[in-house]
Amino acid sequence: MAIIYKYSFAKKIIETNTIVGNNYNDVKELPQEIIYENNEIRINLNPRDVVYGLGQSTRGMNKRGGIYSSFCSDVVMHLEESPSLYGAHNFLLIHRDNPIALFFDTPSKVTFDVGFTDSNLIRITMEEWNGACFFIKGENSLDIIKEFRILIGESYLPPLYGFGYQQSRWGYKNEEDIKNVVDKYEENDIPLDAVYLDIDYMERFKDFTINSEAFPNLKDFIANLKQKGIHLIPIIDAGVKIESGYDVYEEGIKNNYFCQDENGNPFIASVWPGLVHFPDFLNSNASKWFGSHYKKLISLGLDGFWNDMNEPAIFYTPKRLEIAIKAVKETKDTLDLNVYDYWALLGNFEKLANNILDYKDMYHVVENKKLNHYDVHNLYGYNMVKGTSEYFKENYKERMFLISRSSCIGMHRYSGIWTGDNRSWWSHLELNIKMMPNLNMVGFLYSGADTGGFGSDATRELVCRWLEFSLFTPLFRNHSSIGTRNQELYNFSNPKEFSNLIKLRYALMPYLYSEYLKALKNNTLLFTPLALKYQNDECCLEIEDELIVGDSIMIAPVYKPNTTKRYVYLPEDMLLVRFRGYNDYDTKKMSKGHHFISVKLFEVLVFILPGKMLLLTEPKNSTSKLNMLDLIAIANVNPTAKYEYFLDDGKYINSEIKKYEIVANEEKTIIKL
Ligand code: MIG
Repeated sequence: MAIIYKYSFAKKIIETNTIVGNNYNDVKELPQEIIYENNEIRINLNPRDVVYGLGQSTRGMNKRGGIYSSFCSDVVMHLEESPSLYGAHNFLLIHRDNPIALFFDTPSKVTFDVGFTDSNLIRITMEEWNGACFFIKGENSLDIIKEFRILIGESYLPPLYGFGYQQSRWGYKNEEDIKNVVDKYEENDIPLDAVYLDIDYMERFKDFTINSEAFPNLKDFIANLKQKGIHLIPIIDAGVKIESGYDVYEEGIKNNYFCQDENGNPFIASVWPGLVHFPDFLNSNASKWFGSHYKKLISLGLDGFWNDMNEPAIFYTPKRLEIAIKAVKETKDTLDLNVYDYWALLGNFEKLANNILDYKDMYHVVENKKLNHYDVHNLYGYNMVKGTSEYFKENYKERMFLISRSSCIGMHRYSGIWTGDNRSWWSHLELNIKMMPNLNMVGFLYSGADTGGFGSDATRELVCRWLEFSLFTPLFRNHSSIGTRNQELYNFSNPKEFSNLIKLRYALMPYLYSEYLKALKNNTLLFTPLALKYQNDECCLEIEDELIVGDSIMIAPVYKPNTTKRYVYLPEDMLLVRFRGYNDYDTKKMSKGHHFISVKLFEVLVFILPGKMLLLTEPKNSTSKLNMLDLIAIANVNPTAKYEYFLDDGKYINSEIKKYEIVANEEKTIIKL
């Protein structure tokens, strides 16, 4: 049992809507191990304590040794030293004998120095201490996480198609391009459930419009794809183009739905469409109104969206651009270093994007109160998604697919996330692996990275290894940036091998989907660090590159180039299943301890825990065609194996989850439910 306590600082400046549970006790004092002094919270660490949390953040699974800030940021380069990524996930879990977790419920920036300045000290600072600190105590870290998840509410459940393989690339311009992708996947017999439409499908980047030259028959096109079990997922950006006659712009102006500047005029920034206004998503009428515009796209047959640039990302504001240009003009055609600071001049331009000073110039009006954007920044993307999702739920019975780039805790109830603009770097595959448990802790179960990497050029080997990991993540999307090497799987030699890999994902769907439903309903992790499951095993404490996935299996992905072997520690006896394809595998009993195991390219190793099993089905080229009741169980019988199989229709909001008890007495059993 874990218990949550709530300690309030000054009143929150706005209702954050991060929590929904009432499983906490209000307290007037912080416990003795949390020192709150001089506007700083300090917690001492023992050398062996492991600190998890902070959801989407850089560095390892154990956050020790880094300094992080939660301030939703459009980060072009995810570096080890990047303080923030796109999400604000203010949760820390100190895993030790008497574990404790902290959650800061505040809309503003929080800085977490997790043993960076002083290796045995956590220091937490906020510019304005408002909101509350929840602290959770219990005997077991996993109980603490569960209690926290109950507090923040049930995670988002996408339709089943969201678990299929998805292909995306920034640069698909028209129907032809999309058709080509679909055809190539079909020709190469590689399963596919969705293709994304990036910004080019719109008419001059205007939200909720379609470039009708590029997509003359979008409705029919969508219907034809749906027959094959393929969904199109268009992007929606936060900024609304300033253009008279454009309905979204006109309605926003008429109803005062846009964020304001200090004088009460709509705030102006520049993003893809050119000059834009940002909807004031913190005003619930405005976010509902924006949400209702999705109807135009839904009526064409679309049923999935990705909300982008909702930190919000700003390329520049006219105000700051003018300052930069003026400074250049003042150099009077000379760059005499004695007179002008060249770096400062250049800096004016380099700092145009996502400048904090611009956020400080922007305002929201919530219940007649004018709030500075900077103080409530972390709620912006969340409320874009909330409006979208609430509109869907009020008007449709089907579950809509929805992912967002920016997020904060609470948003996990409304959508999933992709982890933003990573690169085709091995270190980003590693980051992806280590981030998953931390994302799960803060409720983001439906998540995944741009597989293969968004920026930079991917190699066949990297794409293969990345897919080998991503085939276990709920969001399974290959996405890349315009200007980089094409990364659709048919572009690499011997696509048959990729076909095998993707088919394995579809074969594993009964297990993966069932475990997702369980993690959602039971408030458990889909990806569990070994140290949390095997708390008495010293060897597990530092392992960050092996994960328990769901309840039955462990994985040990390869994340280094030119590697065909991997060191793997087994905390107990396990059954190794070496997949070369969904119906081409062998098994081997492995004993607890240290192993050095061969993992050739395109091989996927799954370790089944004692008494547990994996469920497979015959793969099809779309999730819509899978038979989720016709199964093969591969079990680590000990002496039998049991599994509780969760399944729903994968389609409707109110669909009921059926539970099947499956028992196996042999390593391989055919099961018809
Ligand atoms: O400024 O829409 O993270 O996935 O392809 C870049 C273009 C804007 C950022 C997203 C990325 C998307 C890209 N967008």
